[in-house]
Amino acid sequence: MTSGAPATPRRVGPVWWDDPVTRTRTPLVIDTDPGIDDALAILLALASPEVDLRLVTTVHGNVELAQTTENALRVLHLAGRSDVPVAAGAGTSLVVPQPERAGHVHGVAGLGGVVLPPSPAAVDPRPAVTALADLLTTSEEPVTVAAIGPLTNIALLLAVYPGAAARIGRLIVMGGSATRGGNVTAAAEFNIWADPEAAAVVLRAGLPTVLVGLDVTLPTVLTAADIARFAAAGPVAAQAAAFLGQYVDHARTAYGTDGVVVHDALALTEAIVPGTLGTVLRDVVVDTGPGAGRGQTLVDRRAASTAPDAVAVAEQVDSEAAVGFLVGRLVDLAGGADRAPQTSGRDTRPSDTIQS
Ligand SMILES: [Ca+2]
Repeated sequence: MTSGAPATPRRVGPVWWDDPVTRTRTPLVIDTDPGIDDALAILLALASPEVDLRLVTTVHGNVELAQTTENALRVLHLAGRSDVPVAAGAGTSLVVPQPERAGHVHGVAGLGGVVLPPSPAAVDPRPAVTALADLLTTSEEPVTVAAIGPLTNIALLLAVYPGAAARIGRLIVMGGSATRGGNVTAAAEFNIWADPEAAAVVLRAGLPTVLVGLDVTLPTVLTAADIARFAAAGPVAAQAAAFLGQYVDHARTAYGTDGVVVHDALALTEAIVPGTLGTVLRDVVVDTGPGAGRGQTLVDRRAASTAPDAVAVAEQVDSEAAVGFLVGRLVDLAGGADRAPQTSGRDTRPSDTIQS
């Protein structure tokens, strides 16, 4: 064994544009299982002029597929963006059905007990993988895919449309853990645990992947004071604050903490602003065995990897800046149904300095 390359976090950005209106916006797909922090992540994307949300694909996860799909439609409608197509994907894991949902965290309907008005839009008739493949093969710009639920749809895309999958510009995955253990079992983070076989396929596929795991999400806590900062900013932000109320209650009961970890929104921040997180290329293997380690991401931290299927594992975050970015963008989401997101000139960028 050699000591290998130094494991210094690699940082490429952030990439900023002087004029967010005239430059090209990065096409974005969110593959999601809303879910409270998914809803927040969708709103963050809609509030961000750097990206153009072209498609939402839904997957089983926090709650059943029919509910995640309905929630996605309603969140888009809340933000006045029911023009964004929603295509439903996998209703169950590739091999072993997910042992349980997370209704106790997200509320039975998946949005913290908040009932949003139904959307006038219908679900896209295409299966999620077909809608994804269509977008990837027709987009002139590289597409960023933010996968913030179980990875079943992305694994199916790789199997059914490998050529389209190869066109993914960046794949940002919320999932896994290198050093923090799990959050649903001692070993496993929820999204990976929900479909370990799919995660094993996706994380060894050689796609340009950033893995945003518990190492960077757990320190990034939205406090009740942060939520109060955007709760009064308008009807959309007020609804986001209402979703989070139940999440705060769960965190207080389960962990005794005052605040919530917004895992998916941090992944979206990296999707919106490449280089937000400090990453190191690592070899990552998913435990797909039936034992206590099922769903664990085994991240080889002995050395940075040069393998073609290495994954950029997020290891450093400026949590204060990330929370400031999220809150600032949610404040910008003032307004009501069926209006386009604002492109405020407010400087809500993460700082250029990463702190561990
Ligand atoms: Ca999620």
